[in-house]
Amino acid sequence: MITLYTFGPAFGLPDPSPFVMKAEVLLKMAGLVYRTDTKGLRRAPKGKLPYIEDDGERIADSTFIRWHIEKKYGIDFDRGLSREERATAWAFEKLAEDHLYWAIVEARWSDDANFAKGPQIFFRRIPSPLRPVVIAMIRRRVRNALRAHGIGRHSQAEIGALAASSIDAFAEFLGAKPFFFGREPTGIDATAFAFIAAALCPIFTAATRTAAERHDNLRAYVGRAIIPSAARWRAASPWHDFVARMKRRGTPRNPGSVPRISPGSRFARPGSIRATDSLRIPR
Ligand SMILES: N[C@@H](CCC(=O)N[C@@H](CS)C(=O)NCC(=O)O)C(=O)O
Repeated sequence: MITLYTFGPAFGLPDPSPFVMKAEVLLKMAGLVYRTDTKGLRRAPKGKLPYIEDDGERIADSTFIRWHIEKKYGIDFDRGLSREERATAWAFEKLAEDHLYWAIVEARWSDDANFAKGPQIFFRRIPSPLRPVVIAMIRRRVRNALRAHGIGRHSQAEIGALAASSIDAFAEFLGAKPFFFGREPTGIDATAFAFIAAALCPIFTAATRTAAERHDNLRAYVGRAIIPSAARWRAASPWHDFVARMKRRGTPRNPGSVPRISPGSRFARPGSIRATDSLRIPR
């Protein structure tokens, strides 16, 4: 059984980390049975989430998790895509992870009001006399990371303009297609879903959110989700709640038709080990 180490649902999202959401969507797309554990950060091999444990093997980083799933379970999330499409998918993925992500972090952690509505909950278990000191230390660390990346050196208006351009690129490429490369989801949809969902998170006031909300197709895309709508997915889960909420916000132009994938089959490489068909939603 695979264990996915997560932060657990927060901010109205299945997980506050888009990287964790991406990894979880990939597991769901592959039709693999897995459980989640929210107590793994201290033991994380690279100090970050997500990572997985699979038969005693630990794999850290959402991209390495994807490659592990593909190799071990005979899955090709980009099945059917040309080399040019795969290259485009990779570029969009890294646009989300190495650029858009930092604009999302900046909005959540630097703005006091956003911080109070969001990341502050991570510190709720710290004894109250210590809490302000720990919060100040970790926020300083995040600010330093933002400066080291480079985005933290820009003004709010500049960050907003950069983030909006990235979001516009996603919206333009998606256009009227149900998924990034057409009628069926591929690997990039796990990433795009996760980062657009994070940008649309309704509890924060952020340029990323404003930019994403301007695009009806992105709002509908997140509401449509990568998630098959078979009855077994309907179990009470943060994913189901989240998708139901996003669907309600769908636009009249995209009235929530839900393309389906059959768990475990679509991405299996011909002749490879089949990913399991039985899918359990961890609660
Ligand atoms: N490249 C990594 C990035 C993972 C990452 O940045 N995770 C963040 C949450 S979004 C984290 O665990 N931060 C905790 C920390 O830095 O202490 C991936 O693709 O998984």
